[in-house]
Amino acid sequence: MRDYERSTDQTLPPGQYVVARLDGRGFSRLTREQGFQHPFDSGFREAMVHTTQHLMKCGPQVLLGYTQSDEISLLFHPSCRAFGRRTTKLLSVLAGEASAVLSLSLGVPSVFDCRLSILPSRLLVAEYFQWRIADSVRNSLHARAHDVLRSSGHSPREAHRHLSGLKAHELRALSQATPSGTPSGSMGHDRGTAVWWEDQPRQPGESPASSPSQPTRRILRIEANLPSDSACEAWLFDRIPALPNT
Ligand SMILES: Nc1nc2c(ncn2[C@@H]2O[C@H](COP(=O)(O)OP(=O)(O)OP(=O)(O)O)[C@@H](O)[C@H]2O)c(=O)[nH]1
Ligand SMILES: [Mg+2]
Repeated sequence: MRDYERSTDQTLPPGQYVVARLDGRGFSRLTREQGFQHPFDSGFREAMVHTTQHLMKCGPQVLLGYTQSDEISLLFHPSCRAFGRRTTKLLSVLAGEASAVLSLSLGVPSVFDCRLSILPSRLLVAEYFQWRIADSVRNSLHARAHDVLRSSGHSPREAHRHLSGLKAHELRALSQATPSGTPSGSMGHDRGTAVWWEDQPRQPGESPASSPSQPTRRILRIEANLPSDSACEAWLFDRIPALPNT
């Protein structure tokens, strides 16, 4: 029987970059039914950041987390050995932990799927996160422009048809205007939120009795205003370690 079970289990190659991406199942409906503000709801965003922080503390060694819309990406340490690097365990435990924590935060069943990518180079890891940030920017522009058209009297179908013919700069101009002509207030959320571990020096006398020589402590940092373009790539590179043998 064990052989039948193991036949669908794979082991991730050691010493490689692995990224997990969790995505909310049916969250278009969930966010609508819960009456969350569209396109950005600060309570929903807080619950997603809280879930990301939980995933970074729940076992596998995660270096960098990133959340936008209803998704969460996690970069594992290349030498993370959690669950013997078995894909079935990683996928099911991460999806289960995220679903449990977000359900408790929102008070309704909230389910995530999970997928894994093996990325062969540090550059590809940076490109992966830039890809998700670009997706966030594109979705935000689109959602905000859609809201502007809806609140100026267009039907959902008309708004959709109008937006599909617009170029990027036209979309941006439209998304920055409210019907009354004042700038929209939710621009700061466009690039999503990153969470990462940082070593901070301990204050004198702060070292725990169990490890008095430990000069630093690890804290979770949160950044909701990620830099753009080449500054973003540099920001990401600072948080992605080189592979042990490169
Ligand atoms: N109101 C609101 N909706 C949000 C917010 N963040 C994400 N969403 C919604 O979450 C959905 C995410 O898109 P998808 O993952 O493609 O849609 P889904 O319904 O979850 O579909 P599956 O992932 O395929 O199950 C979109 O409909 C977004 O509008 C938010 O802050 N407020
Ligand atoms: Mg989804």
